[in-house]
Amino acid sequence: MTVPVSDATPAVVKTTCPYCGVGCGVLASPDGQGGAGIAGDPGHPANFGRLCSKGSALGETLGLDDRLLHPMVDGSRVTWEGALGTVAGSLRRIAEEHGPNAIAFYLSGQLLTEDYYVANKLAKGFLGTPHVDTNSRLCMSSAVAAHRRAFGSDTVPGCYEDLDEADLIVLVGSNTAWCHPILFRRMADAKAKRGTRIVTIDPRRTQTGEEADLHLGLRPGTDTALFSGLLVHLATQGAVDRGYVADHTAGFDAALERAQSIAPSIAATAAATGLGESDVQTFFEMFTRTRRVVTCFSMGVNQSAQGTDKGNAIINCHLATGRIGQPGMGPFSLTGQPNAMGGREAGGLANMLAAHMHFAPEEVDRVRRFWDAPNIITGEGMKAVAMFEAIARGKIKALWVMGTNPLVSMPRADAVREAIAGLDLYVVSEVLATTDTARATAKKTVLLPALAWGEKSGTVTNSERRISRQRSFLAAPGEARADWAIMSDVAKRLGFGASFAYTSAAQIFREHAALSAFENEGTRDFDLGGLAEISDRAYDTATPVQWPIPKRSGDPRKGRARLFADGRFYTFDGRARFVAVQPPALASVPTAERPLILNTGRVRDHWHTMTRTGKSQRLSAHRAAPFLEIHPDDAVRYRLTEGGFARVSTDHASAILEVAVTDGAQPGNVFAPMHWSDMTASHGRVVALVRGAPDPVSGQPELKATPAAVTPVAYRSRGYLLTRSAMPATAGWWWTRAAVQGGHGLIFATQDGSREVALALRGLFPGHEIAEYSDHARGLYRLAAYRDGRLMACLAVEAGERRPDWELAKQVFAADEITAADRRSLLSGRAQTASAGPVICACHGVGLDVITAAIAAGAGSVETVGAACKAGTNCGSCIPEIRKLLPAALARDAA
Ligand SMILES: Nc1nc2c(c(=O)[nH]1)N[C@H]1C(S)=C(S)[C@@H](COP(=O)(O)OP(=O)(O)OC[C@H]3O[C@@H](n4cnc5c(=O)[nH]c(N)nc54)[C@H](O)[C@@H]3O)O[C@H]1N2
Ligand SMILES: Nc1nc2c(c(=O)[nH]1)N[C@H]1C(S)=C(S)[C@@H](COP(=O)(O)OP(=O)(O)OC[C@H]3O[C@@H](n4cnc5c(=O)[nH]c(N)nc54)[C@H](O)[C@@H]3O)O[C@H]1N2
Ligand code: SF4
Ligand SMILES: [Mo]
Repeated sequence: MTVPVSDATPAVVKTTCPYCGVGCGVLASPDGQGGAGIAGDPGHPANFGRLCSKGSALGETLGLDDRLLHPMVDGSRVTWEGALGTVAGSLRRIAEEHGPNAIAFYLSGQLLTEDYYVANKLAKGFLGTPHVDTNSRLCMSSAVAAHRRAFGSDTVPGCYEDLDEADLIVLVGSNTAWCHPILFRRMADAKAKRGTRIVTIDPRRTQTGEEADLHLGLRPGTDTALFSGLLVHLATQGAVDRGYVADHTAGFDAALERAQSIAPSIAATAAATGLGESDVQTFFEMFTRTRRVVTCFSMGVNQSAQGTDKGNAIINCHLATGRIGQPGMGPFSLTGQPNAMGGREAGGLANMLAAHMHFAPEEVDRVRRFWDAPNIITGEGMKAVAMFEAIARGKIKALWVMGTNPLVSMPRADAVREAIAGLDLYVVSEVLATTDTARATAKKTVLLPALAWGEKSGTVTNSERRISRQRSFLAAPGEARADWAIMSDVAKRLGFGASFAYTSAAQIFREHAALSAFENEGTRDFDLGGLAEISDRAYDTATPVQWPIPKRSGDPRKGRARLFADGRFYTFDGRARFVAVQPPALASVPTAERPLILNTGRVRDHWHTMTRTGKSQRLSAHRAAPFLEIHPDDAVRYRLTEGGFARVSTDHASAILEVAVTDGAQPGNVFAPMHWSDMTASHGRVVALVRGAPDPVSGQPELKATPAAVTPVAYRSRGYLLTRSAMPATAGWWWTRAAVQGGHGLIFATQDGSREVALALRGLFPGHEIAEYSDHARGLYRLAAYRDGRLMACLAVEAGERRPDWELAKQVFAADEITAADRRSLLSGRAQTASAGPVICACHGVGLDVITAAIAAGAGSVETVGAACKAGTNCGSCIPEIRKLLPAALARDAA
């Protein structure tokens, strides 16, 4: 029986954004047809009603295209009964033949806490395998390790209000304006209100750097030298809080001595980091003289072969000045995924057991008794990189992947694909049927359809330890089920039914909360005791709350904003630890064959492997094709041209990317986004190029520095195709897909001439009215296909180094009505009316040309541009890009 959603679901459902770790509250208004209106939740303390471009466009990602709707075994649809039987039977057989250590789970910071809890309990407590790791290994594990070394626990000390109350915000290895946009808006507000200064530390000058008061474009991997230099400077300037250091810390002298050997002076720091002395001095003085400093760090710190040391070098400076646990100050690890924190709380990392407990004998015993777990493991399992290596060596025979797409996110992803092929059992719990990971196969391959955002229900924890509810507002499509329910059913088939008799997410949450409080008595930071008996009703209506929430805290709706205000930490003696860090060293250095350093990361409007943002035409407009950023001098040296193609090669793979020349790049460094996969591009799967040498402490792989070479690639023809339904790409061409309003876009390049392209593609539209323009002598061909007066497809092919501009064609394609002038312009490639240019503002679809026209007509500020053309007036994610176009910025750049 299916219940109509509208009967069961209230008009507006409060939930949480499924993208980044800011954890914004969302109001979803289901339309009863499988879609929903989306707005920011004014009552949510992370965003107070704001959403960034990705959050605002969530409504465009809810469609069922490409969804995995039924369980599949080896490519054939099966019943749930059949699929669960296959998984349980194969797991049992593999455990019997090879021991439980031959089974591994690879989880995700995008699972709900309840899913994580059940996976962790099943694997570590009942199946008895320690090999449970998560994509958070690629994301947060260096921050976790740095926290544990410094504080004795994986604790984020501060909260978002600290950003509102800081006088200096230092952003290390973080493109906050694009990756944590709503926090960046809060920082910008603080700047406007109290003059908060912002410093960015990143080899690239990103949009975040453009907005900063000071940008330090250090050499990649040299952060430990910079912060060692800062520690020395604090000491020589008498800025160390001697009382705090004496009363609440240990290890200062050794850390300072090491710092002195790495960066004894401002000049030495400048030499070690490649920065100018005056910039180093300015930063050091700002930090020294400002008490309210928050240092935020993310992937430029964590995804590094020295990520843990980088984190501790930062924390050292905060401990030395006692700037931690008080309003407006502290080290602040910005988490990436919506539930990176929840996964850490549940114990989803291979080097944790559960509920922030590790493997001390009394901890193992405590969890064993709580779970009544016969097969509890007693030590750490393999971390992601080692886990996939063990799969390649045949040591691990069964892998269950849940909520992550490792073929598009693990370093050396081609080797990961090969490893998977050798598995006896490969289980993928997924939302989409078409991801690279879901299309990989092993000796036995099982695909399990999971509920997606909007359908699933549970909790997530954001960067400031705030637990919020994700609530369902759509009916479950097809046979999709909650991940926790799927795993509980497998557990039952393995004979563990009594311990996995879960019937609701609330029930699992209560157990998770009770474990966190079990024999805790204030000895562990993570304590949800106050929520251990939360009723189903209270769970349903729960408002966001920050842990810890111990039972004795009184009102469980009130959490704690900050920890360590009393200077007591979770080490055995209550003192925080300074860490003597290693001098900077890149895990892999450039060579004559691979003279460049390949850095990878994110763009503003895409999320990871594009399984959701790739469905949104608004989000696909900002960056439509996979690209490589390179400095102008390097472009000349390697004969690359803006808009042309570069082949980027490393020891592991190669990709062909569009060239974007920018002086935001450092000479010797190139940057490519991680987002494109085999699903969305022919030659854009950048993660396969990445070496991924792991940090020795955290096991987090280096994803920001792989030696690489670039060479130009030329194609004879370039073009685009817009169609109402998705078209297969032609084998042998370079292509990439992008959602466009009203249909699908394919951008391509080929060694074929326009005549061959015309021959290959015009047959795709039988029964259509075809209008064509060709000038094959110049390599030109354009086609528009109509049916019943409606534009069904349009194609343009040109010879040359740049792809033809498709903004005009997209406008015509999106319009309901087509005019005679539009028909003419599709064939001439020339607008009868002005084209909008490449999209800057995703929310209102405002293009570059419209914004520059508004500025030419007198708009001189972000506000007046907004008033003139609406750009930047919704989510504000594009404000940095608009600001760069203003006369003041242009004058500054020219100077
Ligand atoms: N739009 C968007 N937002 C996202 C995501 C997304 O996919 N798209 N993903 C989310 C997730 S899971 C995460 S983890 C976060 C990531 O958020 P960020 O960490 O902000 O993003 P990245 O682009 O991965 O990397 C940040 C910066 O680190 C710099 N960097 C590289 N090497 C070094 C170095 O040696 N030192 C320093 N100081 N910097 C260096 C890079 O140049 C890059 O600009 O974003 C979250 N938010
Ligand atoms: N080179 C390079 N590689 C990187 C990075 C980098 O900066 N550079 N960043 C790393 C980081 S920080 C991260 S976080 C990772 C992210 O990498 P991934 O986690 O691999 O990327 P996603 O696209 O978020 O994958 C999530 C998958 O889960 C599915 N899914 C969504 N919701 C659910 C659900 O409820 N249940 C289930 N079962 N499935 C679901 C989606 O369809 C999607 O396929 O990439 C890492 N890899
Ligand atoms: S900042 Fe954007 S992506 Fe991140 S949680 Fe908020 S709305 Fe979602
Ligand atoms: Mo991440």
